[in-house]
Amino acid sequence: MSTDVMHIGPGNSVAELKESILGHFCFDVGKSPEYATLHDWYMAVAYSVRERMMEHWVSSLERIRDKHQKIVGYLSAEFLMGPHLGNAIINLGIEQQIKEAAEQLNINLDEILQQEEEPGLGNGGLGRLAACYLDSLTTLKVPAIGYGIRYEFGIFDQMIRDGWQVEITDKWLRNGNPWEIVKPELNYGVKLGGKTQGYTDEKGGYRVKWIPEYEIRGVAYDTPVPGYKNETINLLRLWKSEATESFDFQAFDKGDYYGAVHEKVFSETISKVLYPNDVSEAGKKLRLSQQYFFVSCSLQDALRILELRGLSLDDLPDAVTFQLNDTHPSIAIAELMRLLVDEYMVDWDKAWECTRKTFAYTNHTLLPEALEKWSLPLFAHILPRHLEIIYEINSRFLSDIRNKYPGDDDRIRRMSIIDEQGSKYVRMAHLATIGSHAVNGVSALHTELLKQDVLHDFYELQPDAFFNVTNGVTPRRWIKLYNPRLASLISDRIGERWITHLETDLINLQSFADDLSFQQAWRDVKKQNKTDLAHLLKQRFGMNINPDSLFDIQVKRIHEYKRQHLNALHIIHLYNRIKQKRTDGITPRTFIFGGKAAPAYYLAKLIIKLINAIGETIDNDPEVNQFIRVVFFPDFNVKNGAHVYKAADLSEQISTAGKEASGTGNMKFSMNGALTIGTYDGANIEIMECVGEDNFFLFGLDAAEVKAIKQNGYHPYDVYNNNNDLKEVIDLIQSGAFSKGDTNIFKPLINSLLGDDPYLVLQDYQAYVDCQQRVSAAYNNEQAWTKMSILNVARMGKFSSDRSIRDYCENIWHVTPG
Ligand code: H2P
Repeated sequence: MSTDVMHIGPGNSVAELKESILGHFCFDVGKSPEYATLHDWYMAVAYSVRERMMEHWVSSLERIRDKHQKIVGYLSAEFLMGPHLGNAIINLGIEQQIKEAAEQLNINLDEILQQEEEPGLGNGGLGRLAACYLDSLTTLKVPAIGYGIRYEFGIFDQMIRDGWQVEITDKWLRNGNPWEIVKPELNYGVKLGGKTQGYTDEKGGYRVKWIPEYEIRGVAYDTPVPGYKNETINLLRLWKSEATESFDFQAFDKGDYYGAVHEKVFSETISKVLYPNDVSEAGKKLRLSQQYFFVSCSLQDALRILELRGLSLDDLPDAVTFQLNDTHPSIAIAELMRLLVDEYMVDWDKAWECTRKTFAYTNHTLLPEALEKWSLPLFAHILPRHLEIIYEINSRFLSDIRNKYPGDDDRIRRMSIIDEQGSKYVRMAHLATIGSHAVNGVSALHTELLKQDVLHDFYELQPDAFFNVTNGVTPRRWIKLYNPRLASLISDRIGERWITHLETDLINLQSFADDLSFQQAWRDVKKQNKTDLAHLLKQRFGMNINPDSLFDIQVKRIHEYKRQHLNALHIIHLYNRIKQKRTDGITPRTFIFGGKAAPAYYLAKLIIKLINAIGETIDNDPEVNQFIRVVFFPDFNVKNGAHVYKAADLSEQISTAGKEASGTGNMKFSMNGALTIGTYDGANIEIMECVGEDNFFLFGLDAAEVKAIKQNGYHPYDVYNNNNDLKEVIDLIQSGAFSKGDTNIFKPLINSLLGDDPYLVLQDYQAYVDCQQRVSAAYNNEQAWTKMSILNVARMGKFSSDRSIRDYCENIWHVTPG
């Protein structure tokens, strides 16, 4: 079958591509090229490229049917894939031909690429990690399915008005999505609400049945994920919610037009919108329903595939491994138990063994407020049967603990899945940990802290179940696609193998670190990338920045622990020095920020306002803006990231130590030749170990010091009072200097810093400012800086997501890459 399919595959010559694009224009876009818009061309090119994946798709699906092959099911509420077209062209290895075909058709490929709406189905690092992992899984030929939700509206588009963030609905599907293929026949019923009822089965055993309040359906939408030049395609399978009965004819007949579609509207709400991170109260019920919805569809799908492969339930743990990307999908543990015990009538013990062997859990955060928990009444209302199952899991688990640690009631309380202090909650991280055979953190430090702190009792119980898998990012998208100049400079010297063998090959660049002509070429690339970014910011937003200045960039979700406001304080420090004519040692810099704040997170939004306010004040002050500029790049996403990482001289990774689980932006910057100013946190530590302490600007407290200071009583007001420079900076904000005299606007932020300063911004201030001074001095030595930049790139091989996926395969999934 698969060999027959190979024959119908379209060719990749320029002529064939051209013909194919024109064909799609006629047959899919349905227009004559004369009347084409750029978006029409984008659609035609996208269909042509997708077509080139289809033959491999079909043969890759055959591999998923192979009995002996273990499949990875990557369960994630977020997939931040980024635009597909450019990536698909690179991975299929047809960039040259497509470029030529476009030229012959008189269209500009770059403009076409810009037409793609980004599928923003994620908030930040977590969703983007899932996307990098799909790329690596496919490049390593591991059969995998990414399971998630096809949100109709992804992460909001961010606009900046009067310095404030304004959220705009992300209508990413409005112009159609040429990458997905809907599979109406792949649909599953998902029950919600209602009650449970006990009954006796034929063998006299006690069983439980769930009588739901309502049922919706999940329909599969598949997107091909191409590997790098390896003729392998994996699947991203996203579920859209639909009504089982979309139209009530009787209601319509009676003139009740709203009632006639009520069920449809209600059911479709489930996959309507991605919830931005850190919104703790809003939409909880919907969020839990979303999680259950996609997990239930995915597990039913996996059981269907199992059957298709001629395997039995006993084979499940050898046939598929489910990775829980954070706790969002962890209800899957109770759902698999329900399916096995209630629907397939498997014994509890056997079902539990199978479940534990099948799941593994990745933790992505230690922040208490981000560790998911659901109130019992809410849980019982939506998932009554799952709550019973969780009680049963918990009671069996706690009885084991009681046997192991007799009399240790405190431990029981700490480890229980149910949090019983005050109102009762289901702790999803405990469910995920207890129901998985492996638990991993995402950097060495993070895993250590998980073991010592958040999951300490579980680690003590089963130390062998804990692993570290340091995050990684794909060099295909983040170097080859988005930094083509650097990619070809690297390939000129060390060949092209680094694209798939980053760990072994990139290091070969080291030998050119002192080569002056190579250094010059390296600087030229950076300069061109910076100039491109400057043009883009000018063109889109009228911003004026100087490509000869040091580009100092912080792009990531806006959050107090990531400390964008620490960066802002340093800028004000420079502002003060310039105003006081103490400009000695100030290197011209452009500070670039980007990132979204959760809509309900007021302080984060105020930080955006502060950054913009400082930027505006400086823009209007020639005395200052000859030295420094501050810009906020609105709507930071993967697409905009394409212009940013490659243009950075300095990467800001300045989280409070112990708070950033890993970070992945830190990797993207360093791989693209930026030096890092960073704390001893997350993957920064491993990056520094690899690139060398001399090539990294480290400052501030480490995680142990942060803990100690907090335990001994931290008094930020004293820090402020005892540091004149810091005092001047804070007082200047307070005076209204950046807010046209308004002394109220930034008060909440200042009160938070002077009050309890939960993320130790003031404590780390002086160390940060001093370290920035070292950065400025280092930047002035062009040659030494270039050498450091080359060494950063050369030594970043470890941070390829290929390495991360190999780690998962070896230690957690027990899968051999193809
Ligand atoms: C989170 C963590 C990061 C981590 C990423 C992927 C949740 O992403 O905070 O430290 O690198 O997951 O593991 P983010 O903050 O970008 O939303």
